[in-house]
Amino acid sequence: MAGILDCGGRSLALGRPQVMGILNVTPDSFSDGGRFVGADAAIDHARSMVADGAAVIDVGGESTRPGSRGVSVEEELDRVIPVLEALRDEVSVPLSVDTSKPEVMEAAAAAGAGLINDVMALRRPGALEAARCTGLPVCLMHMQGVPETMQDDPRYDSVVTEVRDFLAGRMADAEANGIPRERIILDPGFGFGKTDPHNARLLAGLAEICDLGVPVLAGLSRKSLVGRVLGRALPDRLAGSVAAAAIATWNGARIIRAHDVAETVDAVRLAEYVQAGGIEA
Ligand code: 7PM
Repeated sequence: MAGILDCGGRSLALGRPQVMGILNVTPDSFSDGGRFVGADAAIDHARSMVADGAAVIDVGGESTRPGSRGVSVEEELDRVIPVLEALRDEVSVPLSVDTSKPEVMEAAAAAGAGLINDVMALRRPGALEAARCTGLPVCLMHMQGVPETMQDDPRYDSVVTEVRDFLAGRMADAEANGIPRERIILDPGFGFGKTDPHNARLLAGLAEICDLGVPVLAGLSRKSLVGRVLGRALPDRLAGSVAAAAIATWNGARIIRAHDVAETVDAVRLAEYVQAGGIEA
């Protein structure tokens, strides 16, 4: 199932679990009193994540925070494209773009992105076609509802089955639109229209998502699940996030999306070693 994923000419080795470092380029992330400083701080941060063992860097310019309203195409392009263009010459790992907008997918691919990470799973009009035209791999994520209201009252009869069926359907739609299965990654979308018990059942049942036969990505880093279960504010979620990464890896995730790359790489490597029965990778 998982060999080398070709990310626009750069390789992502999915024969073993890997860590995707999160690079937020929203104005509040690399800011100086509210003003976006530009690509420099973002590049330094990306470089240090690669040094820490990140196998791919996910560049995101739109906050998909619960309750968020989204940004315009122009604004997202302004945030993401200069960073991708700079990063492509600064780091050697594949770059991922966290976007749902077809215009951003195409511009990002031209600017050096090697992977499209879409929390809307290519459901926006034109997104399937844009993603296909880039020829890049795509990560299709499950979300119930829309970011503005998704946490109001999420409901499922059986969360694992419903998320798995949704992802199987999105994968079939992608394949029918010319995106081969070899280019697809699936993600249950922790925190996106889910209560803590929903997230817990998904994490425990992750193997059922992995059974769909393509690499699975899991993003739990610093999420509210960790905060609420452990009673930790945002700055104090490192240990919980690392524990969640270990569980996700143990249950079959191949890509762990994380802010704290060095610590997460340790957790992933340990889970991998135990999984392999004590045989070094
Ligand atoms: C505020 C709240 C800002 C939440 C950002 C977030 C995922 C993702 C995000 C994920 C994939 C975060 C989220 N989460 N893409 N993008 N999977 N594929 O916590 O879980 O980073 S944004």
